[in-house]
Amino acid sequence: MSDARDLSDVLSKAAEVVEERSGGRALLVSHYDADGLAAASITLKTLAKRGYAIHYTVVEQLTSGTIARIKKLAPSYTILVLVDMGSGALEFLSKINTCVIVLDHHLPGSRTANVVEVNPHRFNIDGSKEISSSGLAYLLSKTLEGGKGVDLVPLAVVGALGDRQDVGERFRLTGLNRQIVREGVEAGIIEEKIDLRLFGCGSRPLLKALVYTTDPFLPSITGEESSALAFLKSLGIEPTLGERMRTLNDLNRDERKKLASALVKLLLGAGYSVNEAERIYGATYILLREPLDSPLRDAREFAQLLNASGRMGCYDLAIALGLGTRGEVLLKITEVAGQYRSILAKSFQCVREGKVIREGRKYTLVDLRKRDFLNERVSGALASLLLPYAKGDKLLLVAVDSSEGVKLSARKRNGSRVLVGEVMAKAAQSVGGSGGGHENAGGATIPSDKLEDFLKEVEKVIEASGSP
Ligand SMILES: [Mn+2]
Repeated sequence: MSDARDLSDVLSKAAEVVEERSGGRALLVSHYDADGLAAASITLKTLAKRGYAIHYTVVEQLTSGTIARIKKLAPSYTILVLVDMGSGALEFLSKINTCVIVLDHHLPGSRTANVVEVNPHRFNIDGSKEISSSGLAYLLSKTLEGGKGVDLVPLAVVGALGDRQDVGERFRLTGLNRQIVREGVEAGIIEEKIDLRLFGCGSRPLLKALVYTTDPFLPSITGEESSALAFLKSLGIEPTLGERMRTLNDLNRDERKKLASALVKLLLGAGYSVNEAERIYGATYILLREPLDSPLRDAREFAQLLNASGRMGCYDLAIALGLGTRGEVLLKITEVAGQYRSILAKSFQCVREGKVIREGRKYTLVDLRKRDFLNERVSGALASLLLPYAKGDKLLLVAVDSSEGVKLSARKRNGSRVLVGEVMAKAAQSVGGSGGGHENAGGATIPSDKLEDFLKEVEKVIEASGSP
């Protein structure tokens, strides 16, 4: 418990700084993934409540370019708040001539003075599993409100799910996230239950729910309605009842069981591990204040909508949704999510057709360059989804065109000892690009004509590190 007390100390300090400068000008910076966008929404609310004039901007990574931009902007603000990023750039941030708050849960670099850094890792709390930046933003708001503010629990949960922190038993949230869920349950605004986890299965016909499910990605079903229909028919499950489309709730116990095991079998057949395949069944989080027929009622679906709008570059829509706007905004986001799904489905089609995969000794490369349906923000998501296609414990690389050359996203399987971020950083550097990341995930951007050199470098770096 002493750990939690330390985290609450630093939260109090951050709250003090925000309170003291009430009515000032704030520059808020976040990442464009679901957690970043949810954390930004919470923080926007918190700052607006204290009369701040706020300038919000989304950045992809803290690259030298974005850092220079922030450095230029920051001095004209009373306060600079970074959410879901910043702990890796403390040294730079400490040199900025304004008050800086960081709400981050990534592995931090060395500590500096001058920055109020709220990062659970500093207090032996596992920020990769137990709390996201949305959870931290919620805790900051709660600290400022003297323990109140349970209204923001849904966004905190949405952010944690967006970052796949549902790593507890049966894909429940754990640690501080679990505590936050409990507060929401007690206030009657959220419910946790164990069920088949299809996209929006509470609000949508079963057939649509299957087609819309992207986590896990269901090969030949996600984004492909006619083969999804054939899949249901092959199981003897009727998708309609007279005129009406059936929902998951309409299925009897037998049909549910049949569907669950067929889906697991499908995923295993596509190369997913047992653990990944079983993602299809587990804890779901219901946001009780959203209407019964709303896709936002399922917190995972909410997260996927935020994620899709971020990856498609529609940050304004995502934030409007986070701040509570519905109606037209929700309609537009649903449309954007459809476009995102079809990009994923097209990419998977390319992979299934088999011409885009290349096997190196240490990597499996999925080469999706020159595909005009793709944008560079999608590559990270694709790399996670395509990881099962990596042979053995090879590194999975996805290559897409980007405005600055070729962008590569890398993922590794559990069990591989390669440090992905390090490999990407070293290999990119040697060909005049830049790269980095975490233990399991990383990325790089390199000059367009340097892919071959980069790939050779990747093998060299992995071999030199002594990893098998
Ligand atoms: Mn995050």
